[in-house]
Amino acid sequence: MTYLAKPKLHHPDLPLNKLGLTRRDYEGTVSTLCAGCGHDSITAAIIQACWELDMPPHRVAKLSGIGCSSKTPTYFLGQSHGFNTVHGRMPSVLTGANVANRDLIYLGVSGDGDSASIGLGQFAHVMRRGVNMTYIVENNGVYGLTKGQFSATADRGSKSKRGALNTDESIDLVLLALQLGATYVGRGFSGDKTQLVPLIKGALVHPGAAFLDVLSPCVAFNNHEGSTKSYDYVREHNEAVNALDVITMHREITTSYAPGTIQEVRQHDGSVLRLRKIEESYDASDRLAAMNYIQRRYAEGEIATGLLYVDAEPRDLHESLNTVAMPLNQLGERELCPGNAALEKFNQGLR
Ligand SMILES: Cc1ncc(C[n+]2csc(CCOP(=O)(O)OP(=O)(O)O)c2C)c(N)n1
Ligand code: SF4
Ligand SMILES: [Mg+2]
Repeated sequence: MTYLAKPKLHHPDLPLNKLGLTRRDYEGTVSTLCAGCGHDSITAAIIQACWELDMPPHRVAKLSGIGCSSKTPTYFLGQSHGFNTVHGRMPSVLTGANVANRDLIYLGVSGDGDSASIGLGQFAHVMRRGVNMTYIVENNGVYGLTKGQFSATADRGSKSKRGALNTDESIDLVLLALQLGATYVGRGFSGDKTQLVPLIKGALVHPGAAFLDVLSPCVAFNNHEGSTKSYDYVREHNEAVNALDVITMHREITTSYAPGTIQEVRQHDGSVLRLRKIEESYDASDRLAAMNYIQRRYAEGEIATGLLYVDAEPRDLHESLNTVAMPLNQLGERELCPGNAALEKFNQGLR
């Protein structure tokens, strides 16, 4: 881990967002990842998305597990809350933090090893509980940090750098997230920032469990011929179903489109997700159709990307648990000790 601070000086004409912050105010320390690693491009996309959303950095809690991908929260949002958990355990720590304080914006960053191997159980439960968060897997098909072993997302038949064949079936976290009830599910590519930034913005404003699988090539161990997670392979097989514009209360997009080519999703916080259809027949509000479509494309050797599913009326864990709106650390004596009459009423309810 590096603690190298970036030089504070920046060009005086850098554009400011509504909070008066430049894009640089959303950066972290200097990255120590390999030059060309896809993860660094995802870091840049997160910085851009948070800056464009005018997100106050102190309102964000970033959490991760272990891996090159899980190191990246050090490289963005240096002014935010951060927690680096044990390998594969980010989802339960994020759930606990969210239950205790629903006022923060939760951003979980993980790897395919962290989420699809050791952390698969944790991944499943955080999705089925509908925790309000953005969960990003930086998917390179290998354990980058421990020198390139196949992960559980490596495709069957793909080859390691040394020529070994992967004989195991792969896990598609997008399909799993859909099956488990995530309410915003997308897939992006670290090499396509134009698609990725709006996908991250949409996830951050979505009031439920948002999952993004971002294909993110590992240049050190999985960028060769025979890999299905290399820059060349993903570029050649990437089939975007739509392009997304995120319209928040602060920033209106005024472009107009031909009727029938747009699918609009209004969320209850007032934000609007505007989907420009690239694949005419694709309906991002149909969970079952999305699962079917993704699997069919996969069988044809294609990787479906874009906003693959969104539920305009998501259920969040707090709604299911009927929790108090106030963060637990702000509850005073009056709320915590409501008196004998309230205790008696509560006890009666248990008899
Ligand atoms: C409990 C535990 N088991 C194993 C490890 C060793 N380990 C560290 S990172 C890692 C895999 C990381 O892969 P991934 O999540 O895909 O991240 P990447 O480095 O590819 O971004 C493993 C197995 C560990 N740190 N802790
Ligand atoms: S080993 Fe792979 S995943 Fe890790 S920093 Fe290098 S290129 Fe990125
Ligand atoms: Mg990995």
